[in-house]
Amino acid sequence: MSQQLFQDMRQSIIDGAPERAASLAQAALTDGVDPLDAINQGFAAGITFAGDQFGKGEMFLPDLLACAEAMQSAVKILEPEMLKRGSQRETLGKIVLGTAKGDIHDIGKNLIATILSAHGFQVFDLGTSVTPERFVAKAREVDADLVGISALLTTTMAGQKAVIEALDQSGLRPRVKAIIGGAAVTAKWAAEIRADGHARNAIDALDLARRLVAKAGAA
Ligand code: B12
Repeated sequence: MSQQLFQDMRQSIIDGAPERAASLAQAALTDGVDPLDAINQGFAAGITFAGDQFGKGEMFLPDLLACAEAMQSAVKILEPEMLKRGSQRETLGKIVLGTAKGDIHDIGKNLIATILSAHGFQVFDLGTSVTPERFVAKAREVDADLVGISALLTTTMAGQKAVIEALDQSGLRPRVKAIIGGAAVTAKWAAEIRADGHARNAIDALDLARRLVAKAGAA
């Protein structure tokens, strides 16, 4: 039953069908499917496939845009349930989040923001194409524990390094931890730019953020 639902979700994204994606998201909630399973096993599988097709030149940008729109309409339906499931009063820490300069991808970053805020983090989302100066200024202003930098393009991954260097220069690091993510981010890249951690999905990002604030609290 769920397998068919996940398959239909994947297909709704590939077809770039926002209304179908939204109604499948609604069906998942009615059936009691975990919204993160719906994303990871259903919708995200569709957007990953679409991205691969695009990369191979077998899909064009307007179609990829339609896929992204379908993905966003599904996430919008699932978001309130994600927030509800995690809802917690205690504040674990503050995180400043954004996509690196020159990069407008925000679906993954928005998911991270939703999951972290559902589980007790105060999230300051700076949006897309954020300069290192803005990351640093916001981290200082809100006295952040963490800064999270998303980058989906190989060209904008250099922006993650620039933010970490700016945090170093500002004197905010090592107290403020820098975490990174995005489809092409690897452990090797994270080590090379001396990030405090990286994560491949929202659940791993939550684990990582929790570990880093707990470690800082214990120090
Ligand atoms: C959707 C999409 C778009 C949409 C974006 C819509 C939006 N509002 O975000 C649109 C159509 C606008 C788009 C535009 C472009 N795109 Co695009 N896009 C994608 C696609 C298919 C999916 C990305 C996505 O949303 N994935 C789903 C989410 C849930 O996953 P995620 O982003 O990876 O996030 C997860 C993890 O990475 C991690 N994570 C992410 N951020 C963070 C941050 C932190 C702190 C942590 C801890 C974890 C973390 O957790 C997230 C949740 O699970 C990817 C292909 C791919 N496989 O990634 C291409 C892709 C990234 N795009 C690509 C390209 C080339 C472009 C364009 C340059 C195309 C063009 N010619 O104009 C433009 C870029 C414009 C710009 N300046 O940014 C290439 C990049 C190639 C490269 N190596 O650099 C890709 C890989 C496609 C491809 N195979 O060629 N794109």
